[in-house]
Parts: sequence; C-alpha cells; structure tokens
Amino acid sequence: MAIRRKLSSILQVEPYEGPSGGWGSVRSLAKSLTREHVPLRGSRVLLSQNKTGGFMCVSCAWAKPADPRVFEFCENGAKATTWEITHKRVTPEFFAERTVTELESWDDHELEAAGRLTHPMRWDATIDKYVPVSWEEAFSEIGRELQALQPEPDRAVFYTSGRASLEAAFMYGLLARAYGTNNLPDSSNMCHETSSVALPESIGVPVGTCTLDDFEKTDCIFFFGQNVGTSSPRMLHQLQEAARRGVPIVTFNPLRERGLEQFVNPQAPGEMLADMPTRISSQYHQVKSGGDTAAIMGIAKALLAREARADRGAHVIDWAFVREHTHGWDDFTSAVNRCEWSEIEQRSGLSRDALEVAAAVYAQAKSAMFIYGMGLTQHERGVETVQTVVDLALMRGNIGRPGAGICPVRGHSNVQGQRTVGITEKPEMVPADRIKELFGIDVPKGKGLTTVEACAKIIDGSVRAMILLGGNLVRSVPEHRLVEPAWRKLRLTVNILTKLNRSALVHGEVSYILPCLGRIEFDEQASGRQAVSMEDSTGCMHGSRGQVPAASAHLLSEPKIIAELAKAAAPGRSTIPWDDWVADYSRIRDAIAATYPDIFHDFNARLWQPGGFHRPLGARHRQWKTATGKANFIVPSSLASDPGAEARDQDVVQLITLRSNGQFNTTIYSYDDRFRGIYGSRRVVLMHRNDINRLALAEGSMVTLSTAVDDGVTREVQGLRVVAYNIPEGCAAGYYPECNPLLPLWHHEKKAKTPAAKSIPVRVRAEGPGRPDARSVRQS
Ligand SMILES: Nc1nc2c(c(=O)[nH]1)N[C@H]1C(S)=C(S)[C@@H](COP(=O)(O)OP(=O)(O)OC[C@H]3O[C@@H](n4cnc5c(=O)[nH]c(N)nc54)[C@H](O)[C@@H]3O)O[C@H]1N2
Ligand SMILES: Nc1nc2c(c(=O)[nH]1)N[C@H]1C(S)=C(S)[C@@H](COP(=O)(O)OP(=O)(O)OC[C@H]3O[C@@H](n4cnc5c(=O)[nH]c(N)nc54)[C@H](O)[C@@H]3O)O[C@H]1N2
Ligand SMILES: [Mo]
Repeated sequence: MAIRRKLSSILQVEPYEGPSGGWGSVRSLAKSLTREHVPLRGSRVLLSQNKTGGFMCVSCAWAKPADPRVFEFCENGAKATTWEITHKRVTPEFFAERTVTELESWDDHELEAAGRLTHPMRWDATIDKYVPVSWEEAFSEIGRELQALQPEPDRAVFYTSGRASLEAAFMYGLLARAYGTNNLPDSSNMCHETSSVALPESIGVPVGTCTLDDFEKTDCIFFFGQNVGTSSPRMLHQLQEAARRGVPIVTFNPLRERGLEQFVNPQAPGEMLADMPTRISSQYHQVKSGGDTAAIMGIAKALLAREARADRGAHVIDWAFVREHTHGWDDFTSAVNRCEWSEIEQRSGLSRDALEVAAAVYAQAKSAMFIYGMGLTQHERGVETVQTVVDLALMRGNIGRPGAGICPVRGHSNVQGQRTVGITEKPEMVPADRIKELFGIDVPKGKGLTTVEACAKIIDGSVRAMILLGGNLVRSVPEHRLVEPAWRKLRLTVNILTKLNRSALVHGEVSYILPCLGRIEFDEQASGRQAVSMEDSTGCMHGSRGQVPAASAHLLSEPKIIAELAKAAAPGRSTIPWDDWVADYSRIRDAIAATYPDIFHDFNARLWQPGGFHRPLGARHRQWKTATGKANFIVPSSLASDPGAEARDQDVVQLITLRSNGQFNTTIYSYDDRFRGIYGSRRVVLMHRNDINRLALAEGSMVTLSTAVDDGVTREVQGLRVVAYNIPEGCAAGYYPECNPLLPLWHHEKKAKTPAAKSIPVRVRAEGPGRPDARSVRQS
C-alpha cells in the first residue's frame, strides 16, 4: 500500500499504483463535469466526440477510427470538452471589476477557470482595464495599426496554435501572405518541427507513416518519450489490443509513466469489474534525458553483432530492402561500429545487457512500429535522434509495409493539418504559383520567423505586432524573464481566444481580445450551419460539426474573424471573395482543394467519409522523395541529444519540463497530477533520492532552481518543493509552463529551433524556511 506523504500545507504525494484508465479515470471525469456545471448536456455531447458527423476532440491529435467505440473519448478529451462548454462566463462586467494589473496576479488555472470570453474587448490605458468594443471598431483599428507597419510587413507576426481548423488555418496563411509576410510561426515550432525537419531528409515525408491498421498488424512496438496515458490516451486502446496479442512494447522513458505500464479500459464493463489491468510495456528502459541517440545506436550495434553471428537465411538485416531502397548504409554501419559500449552506457544510462535484450526482441519481429513524442523532439540534437530512430527502422525494412513505420504523436488536434494547408514560415513549402494564380497573392520570398526567432525579435524590438490565433504564447515560450517585459513594449497585441489567459494581460500599447467560437459550438453563417475539418496524427482528414449553442451571441467564428482582419489589414491585396468564403465554408474547402489537389481533391465530397480520408504519402509505398531518391541512413554527429547542455559539474542536474495529467499545455485544469501521485501543487521538482542526499537536501525542502549556463542572464524559479521520485540520477523533472523561465531562448534544436525543453541544466539550492507555499507561480 502506498503511503500518503504530506510535504507542505498544500502538497501531498502518494505514489499512484492503479492503472491508467479504470475507475480513477471515471471519477476524474465525473468531477470535471460537475465543476463546469455541465452534467447532462456534457455527457450527451461526449457521445458525438470523434464520430463521423460529430465533432473532433479539441484535445489531442490522435487518430479517429472508422468504427468508433460508443465512447470514443478519454478522460482528458472529456475534460477538454467540459472546459470548453463550461457554463462560466467572463463578461464585460468581469473586466469592469478588475484592472489588468490585478488580473496579472492570477495564475494560469484561475484565469481560464473563470470561464468563456463573451465580448470583444479593448485595453483602455487610462483605467488599465479591458472595455467592450464593437467588432467593427476592433477590426478597423487593428487594420489601421497593421497598415501603419507597411512597407515593413515583417514587423508583424501571425502565430497559430494548433487548434484552428484546416479552413481557418488556410485563410490565416493567406491573410499573412496577402499582408506581405511569411511570419507564420505556430505551435509546431515548439513541438514536432523536429520531425518536420528530420523525416523529409530521411524518408521524404514531413509526417508519420503509420495508420491505425498498422497497430493490428504489427509484431513489435518501440515507444520513445511520449506519455500516452496523459497526452494521447485513446491510443491506449490500440496498445492494449496489441499487448493482448502478445506484441512486445519496448519503452524508453526516464520516468515510469503509468499509462505505459498498465491500462484498464474504462469503457469495458467486464474489465472494470474484474479490475484486471493489461500490462502495456514489456520492457521499460529508464533512459537518461537526452540519452536516446546513444540507446538506439546501442541497439543498432547489437543488431549488427547478431547479423554477424546469423546463419545464412536467418539474416537480421533486411538486405533486399537496404540494397534497393536505402542510401548511406556503409557510413552508418561504420559509425555504429565506432561507438564504444562504454560511451553508449554512460550517455544512455542503460546497460549493454538491457539494450541487447531490446535488440533481441526487435530482431525477432517481422514488423515494428516506432512511436515517439516530445521526449525526442525537444532536445538540441532532436533531429538527429529522430533520424537515428528511422535508421533503426530501415535496418529491418520497417517502413512502407503493413504493421511497420514511424509514428510521431502530434500534439494539438489540428497542428499537423495547419502545416499541410500553408501555416509555415518557409515560403518554399507553399505552392506560390498556384496561390498567385488562384488568389492574386504574391507569396513573399523571404523566410519568416519561427516561434523562437519571433521571441528574439520581440526582445530586440524589431517586431511590433503580435496576432495570436489561439495559444498562450507568453506562457508557452522559453525565457519568460526577457520575453515578458519585451512583449509589453509591442505596439499591437491581438489575442483571438476562447478563454482569458496571460497573453492577453501582458499586452502592447494597443491590445484587443477577440473572443471566438470553439469547435464544439454551432457555427451559423449565411448559408446555414457550418462544419470544419482537421488532420490527425496519422495524416487522416475528418469533418467536425458543432454540437451546442455558442457560449455568447457576440462570438464570431475564426474564419469570420480572419476574413475581417484580411479585409481591414490587406485591402485590395488579393482576389479572395472573403465574405463568400465565410458565408459557406465549403467554398474554403474548394479553394484548399484547388491549392493542394493531390491531398484534397474532392474535399467536400470526401469530408464525411467514415474514418476520414488519408493524404497520400510516398514513404508508405516506398517512394522516397528525398535528395538521393532513396531512404537515407543518416549518421548522428553525437551520441548525446544535448551535447551543449550536458551536466558537467556534480552540482548540476538535467531538468525535464513535463505536462501533468491535469493540464493541456498552458491550460491548467487542476493542481493534481494523479498518475504521478502529486496533489495540491505544481510547484515541485522531482529528484532521485541519491541526488537529494548528495546535494544535502531533503524531501519537502523548498528550493530555488537556477539555470547553469554562463551568459550573463539570471534564470531562476523559486519556491519549489523537492519530491523524491523514481527518475535516473542526474535528471530532475518539473512542470511546464512554471519552469519556462529556466529555458534559455537559444537552447533549442539546432536545425529545427524547437526549444530544448527536456534538458535544461540547472542547479538546485535550498531556500531558508518560512516562505508559504503557492499552488502555482505567482507570475513574476
Ligand atoms: N492531457 C494532455 N494531452 C496533451 C497535451 C497536454 O498538455 N495535456 N499536450 C498536447 C501537445 S501540444 C503535445 S505536443 C503532446 C505532448 O505529449 P508528450 O509527447 O507525451 O509530451 P510531454 O508530456 O511533454 O513529455 C513526453 C514524455 O517524454 C519523457 N521524456 C523526457 N525527456 C526524455 C528523453 O530525453 N528521452 C525519452 N525517451 N523520454 C523523455 C517524459 O518523461 C514524458 O513522459 O500532447 C498533446 N496532448
Ligand atoms: N517548457 C516547455 N515549454 C513548452 C512545452 C514543453 O513541453 N515544455 N511544450 C510546447 C508545445 S509541444 C506546445 S504545442 C506549446 C503550446 O503552446 P500554445 O500554442 O500557446 O497552446 P495552448 O497552451 O494550448 O493555448 C491555450 C489557449 O488557447 C486558447 N484556445 C483554446 N481553444 C481555442 C480555440 O478553439 N480557438 C482559439 N482561437 N483559441 C483557443 C485558449 O484561450 C487557451 O488559453 O507549448 C510549448 N512549450
Ligand atoms: Mo505540442
């Protein structure tokens, strides 16, 4: 039996020994329905979640099956739904009672928990309050401000969080380009941009190659750095089915995440009553943060050793595939042979024996899938790590056949789709000729800014306007202590949001909150009720219809807001009939189909196909659109995923920033993280007992973390409680976004610029007694 440890007046710790899913999940769902006051309506709406003709979940991007379960949603998807259809409201009266400075003392949870925004608002400097404004006035002033930046349109940045639909994202890209800039950073820039850079070089596609069918046919699953029980719980159904078929699941993660250990399907009555969990991972390797490249090279080394011992006819390497389909084998195997086991063990924190056992399972599997998440992408050399995973797949021909492939698990529900329809800072990624011909827009030639680059230009003062289509960038980006004060010096900030967040409070001289409809709401336009669409993690497109009345009569849809901004900010700069598009979204889909016919031909006709329709991907059929015309083995330049940030000094630990089970990115549903057994506070740092002792700390000590780099900037987070945790020595973990002030802006993936949020070198220092605990960061 686990013992509950009380570490402060608010923080309690009790190792969670239950499975993911199960009764814990049912109880947690019941709680969130009650909290948002949506018991009955909420549960009816939930039945249409992720179903053809229903709405696509606003939480994660995991695939939606053609033959859905009765409840095709998970605990966290249900939380996201109830959070959006809550009965709580943030009205003009709410803002009249509070100055913005006052609201700044609220934490992330309190701000969003206040409810849905109801009216467009403008900040009034004389009283430091947001006051109501008409939509017409808002659009015309924002238009004037943006036009005033001409002829230097690159001083404006158009950010998208990955939730906007294909229709909204497509229009937003056209708006920015008609205005004159490729400054279209998005949440991918902090997330799977690493995959978008790595995979095209390796296999000629920017996205994963797996579909749901592959789970039914696979013989082995490798799982790196993704917390399935929290971040994409619906995938547990596929993993459970595979595990029951005896498919080995080989997991690499510094933390023993519950969802990767055990699962009880909360929708299977028999399983619930018997309380019989399915074991998910058959091998669990607690790799050190940033140790995956070393671990994979170790497995590759063990495979080559097996091949050398193999009898004729019992080859471990798929020679036919390697010869016909790949390039770079000799260089790759020489690099593998050069790796020393001692270095592999030291970098990965795993033993040679353990890696040989992983290789043995792989060598016996006919088909293997490789699934991964932020644990691989958010490192300095994440691109190389992802490419090394692909190398491992290529050794045994595991791309382009059933049951095999690469499966990056995407984050936001349409983050992958936004890229597909033109949200990118790279002009070469969009069909400029077609955009000119169809819409009369000259796609600017210059490269736009990524999220990290946009922050740098906000800090140096050259960016003057930030338009956010969703998201909470002030919280989700690195380097809060430099970004926040610089953000306040912007001329214009526009937040298109459903809920109040800190990005609307840290504002520019001219600042607007434009409240929009959520995806779960009816979207009424001139031709009737509209639907939208999105692309899931497996490259599959789905339609989505609203299910409940709008939170307020004053909300506009994202397409409508974007159209009005385009008319006000870039008048006469395109031939797009913006109003016609808004009147009937099927016209936007026709325009998407005309722009990207290979992917979206007959878009409207195919929109409601059960299970959606897949985009064509060459790599699925072993057609390689790479520079060599083959799938490329690529040699990593280092065995460390973070060579620059490795802890060199005994006092330094590598901090991993994590999501809890009670949050969706910067949206904090609660202060509890059930699966990690942490209750009441997010202000914690998880450490190995030996590190706690070595650094002369104790469990429950209040500590300050400071970043161990020497660049003249002080980066600190104070008031965290030490929690003893099962994590490799030398690593520590804390929550995102509370720990983001510790992440230097320049500490990012070298090629992709994804912030290296999974390995921040930090020092841990005990604070004197006497300071009271706070639940979340009183944001400084
Ligand atoms: N409920 C919920 N669902 C979400 C989100 C959410 O916040 N809440 N966010 C959405 C978004 S935008 C995204 S991108 C995804 C994120 O989903 P995930 O990819 O699961 O992201 P994280 O939770 O940040 O961390 C992933 C895992 O990586 C492990 N890890 C850390 N460092 C390393 C390492 O060096 N190597 C290895 N092998 N593992 C490592 C951590 O222990 C953790 O289990 O989820 C999406 N879904
Ligand atoms: N240290 C650290 N930092 C990280 C990460 C990490 O693991 N560690 N993860 C990174 C990752 S993977 C990501 S994706 C980013 C996420 O970064 P962001 O893009 O900033 O995303 P969210 O926090 O999901 O944005 C939440 C806000 O979106 C608004 N919103 C919700 N629904 C809608 C809608 O339908 N329309 C509109 N217009 N607005 C809506 C709400 O007002 C809400 O406050 O953070 C990154 N930052
Ligand atoms: Mo993400």
